[in-house]
Amino acid sequence: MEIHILSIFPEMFASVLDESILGRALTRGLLQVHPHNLRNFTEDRHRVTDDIPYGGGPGMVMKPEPMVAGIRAIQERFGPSYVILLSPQGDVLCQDGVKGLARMERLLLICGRYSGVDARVTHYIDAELSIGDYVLTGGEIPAMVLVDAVARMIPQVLGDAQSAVEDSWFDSLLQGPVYTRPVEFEGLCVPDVLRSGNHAAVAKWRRQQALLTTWQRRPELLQGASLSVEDRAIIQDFEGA
Ligand code: 4HQ
Repeated sequence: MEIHILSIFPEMFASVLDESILGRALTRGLLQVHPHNLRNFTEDRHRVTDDIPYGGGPGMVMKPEPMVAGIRAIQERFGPSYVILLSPQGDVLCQDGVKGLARMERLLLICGRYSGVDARVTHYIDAELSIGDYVLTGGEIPAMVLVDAVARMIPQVLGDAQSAVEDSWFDSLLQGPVYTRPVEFEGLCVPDVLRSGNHAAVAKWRRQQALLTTWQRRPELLQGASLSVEDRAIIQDFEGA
């Protein structure tokens, strides 16, 4: 998978992408990330990418010409890509959306700054996505969030842990509690079942805890989950208690 990013701050991405799991995915060639400087697609002497808003008011708006020139130049050089504008007005990114994006060959992420991007740029994009209902200073961090979420869905990126993310049985449920050593910490103990060596009992307990955490904190997620008859009985018990 190849991800291009168009931004006035292309240097922001290196430290995040070169560490840990993403860094390993890059060196293993499972993923390529190419940040591009939007200023390289300006035509004027001062390489200006923003301008005052029509209609007046505070804040600046990203000019359309460098954005569209950048999209065209990157696609001509690297090939066609699915173009995504990061903005709070977009569809909110969810795990299903992430999975769909992970199947694409080439993405181009457009990062705006200031009050946003000239509306005419929407004619040159395939999707407008938000990472959540809050306002950031630019689209760069949302782009990094998207790259991170997409990268871990690419086969081989997580290695041994991949089977866990591919386990559709736990999809759209929150994870229950996890523990590591020591078995007792300041009087707080690891549940006995996790030390029992009984794999079936452990699996059953984890399912029950995932259902409980989801029911307590994000009950609306249960609507989209695939629940067995046993799962529904467990939830009935929560509701009865
Ligand atoms: N911004 N999800 C404003 C976001 C955002 C979000 C990006 C701030 C675009 C112009 N992007 N700029 N939330 O808050 O994607």
